[in-house]
Amino acid sequence: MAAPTPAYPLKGGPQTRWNMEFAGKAEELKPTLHRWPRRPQNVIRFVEDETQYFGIRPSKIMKTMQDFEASLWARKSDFILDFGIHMVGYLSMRLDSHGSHMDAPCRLRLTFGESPFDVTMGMDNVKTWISTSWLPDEIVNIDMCPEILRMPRRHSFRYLRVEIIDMSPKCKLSFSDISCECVSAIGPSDKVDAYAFKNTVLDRIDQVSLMTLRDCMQTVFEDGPRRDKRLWLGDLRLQALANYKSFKDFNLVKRCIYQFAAIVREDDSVPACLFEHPVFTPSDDYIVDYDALFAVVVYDYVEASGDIAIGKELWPTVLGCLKKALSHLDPETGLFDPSRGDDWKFLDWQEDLDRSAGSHGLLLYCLKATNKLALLLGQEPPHEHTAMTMTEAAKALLNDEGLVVSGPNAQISYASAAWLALSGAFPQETARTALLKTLDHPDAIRPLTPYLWHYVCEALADVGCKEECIKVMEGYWGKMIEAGADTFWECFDPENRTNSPYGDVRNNSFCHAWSCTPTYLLRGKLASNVLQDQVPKATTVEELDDSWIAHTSAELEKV
Ligand code: RAM
Repeated sequence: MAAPTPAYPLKGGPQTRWNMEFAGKAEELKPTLHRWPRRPQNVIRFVEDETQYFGIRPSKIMKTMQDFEASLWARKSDFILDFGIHMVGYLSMRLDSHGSHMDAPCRLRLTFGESPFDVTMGMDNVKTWISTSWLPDEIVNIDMCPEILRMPRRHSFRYLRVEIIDMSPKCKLSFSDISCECVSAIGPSDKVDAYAFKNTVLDRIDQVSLMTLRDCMQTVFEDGPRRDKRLWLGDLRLQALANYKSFKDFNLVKRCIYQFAAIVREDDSVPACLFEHPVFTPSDDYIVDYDALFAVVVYDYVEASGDIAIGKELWPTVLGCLKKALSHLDPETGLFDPSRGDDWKFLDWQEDLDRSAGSHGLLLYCLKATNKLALLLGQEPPHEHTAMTMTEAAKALLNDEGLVVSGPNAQISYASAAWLALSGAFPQETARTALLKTLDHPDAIRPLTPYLWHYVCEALADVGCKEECIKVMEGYWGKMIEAGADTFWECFDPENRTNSPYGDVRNNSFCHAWSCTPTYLLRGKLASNVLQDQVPKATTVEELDDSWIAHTSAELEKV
């Protein structure tokens, strides 16, 4: 495979050291996407209801879709269609004009809604530090009807709002054959194990996790099919875990691993994310923790697939991806010091978070995964010594009350307690006390996104607090479902429905990969606590979707 042209040079910093052999292997593993149609189920409007998370609830305004197809719509009118399930795909519809000859074009605004806000707030005056061009609306001009409108861009949505901004006052429009051609690497006839969990909330959490994961599984594991539509390393790690317990698409994970391994930079670090279009290209975004997590992604994959060969092939890349994080260790204290480099340390979008203790835990966790990988590959574990000194150093992170503290202000946070627990730096009892005390602490900094909530849950399960973990899942992911989620969100603040890492909730993604891990925990570490019966029923993805559509339609009938 030849080096891609144009190869975009990275802005400043170390340049990409292309490995075209890995890029070629990734290309060979590119999946052919499945395609299937979905039709709208109902015509709705949203009415005020302060008992709901969004402050509004959907209400049916027509009995049947036949009634809708027979309806005529004049200039300045609008309607909202509900497809009953979140989809990723291409919209098409037929438009007919009625009345006099269509003596002026028709201008439509289509808004593709993942959340009720998308189709009710409008897309004006959005104040966000990322681009407003992500906003999910399109203006379409139609000169003459009948017309078959096919939207060339892929959208991610459950609701479609159509506004007739203007057209000839002498005629009206009707809409028919509205359909979305859905796409995913997972098709309707693919099989997935279905389990009966001990309550309906958990059943739904599992199902919504699967639907989230499916919609993010495209030609790579996208972080969100609406935004940013690309492969991020931290997201990949969690998607891969959920996938091993559900769809078991090992090739898609392998493809993504090779993609990152193909674009390692001159200093052996791995970029935070990559693009597939117009040609395969690394991003210049770099995150220290994502870089180190590459080692864990490879370890998890080798463990789950038994593919020792890829572990051996990528061993140099695994060793390299830890260098940058390791360079943050203070030789005096043995602790991770974020100020030893100005690269982005993430852990979560929570702004107020002090990242030193959490990063210490994360790095130790990654080193231990590398050591375990070495054993699987029949090699000497390379980081035994550093893991020991980091474990010793971590004692300084515990205060007199047994809480993990971070940074100059001894900040207490879920991130610090969770990552230290996951790292195994403390005896289980100590880690458990620290974690539970943090969860009870009124001033502890909480996670903003399901990404960090995942690690909090996993830490709880690891320190033997499985029931507490289930409670957190029911209280967080369960609340998203109560709020109407068909797929889990990038950001969820139960106390503030407009919270956003980007300044405006309309730029949030409501189908976001890193939130799909409950299925991994429920089917894995928590299985013995939550499964009614250990024996799964093989079901098709189509059956799952149908049951979800039946559920959302029934919900609509209730109100
Ligand atoms: C955002 C996306 C993505 C995440 C990065 C750090 O752009 O939400 O999922 O990995 O941030």
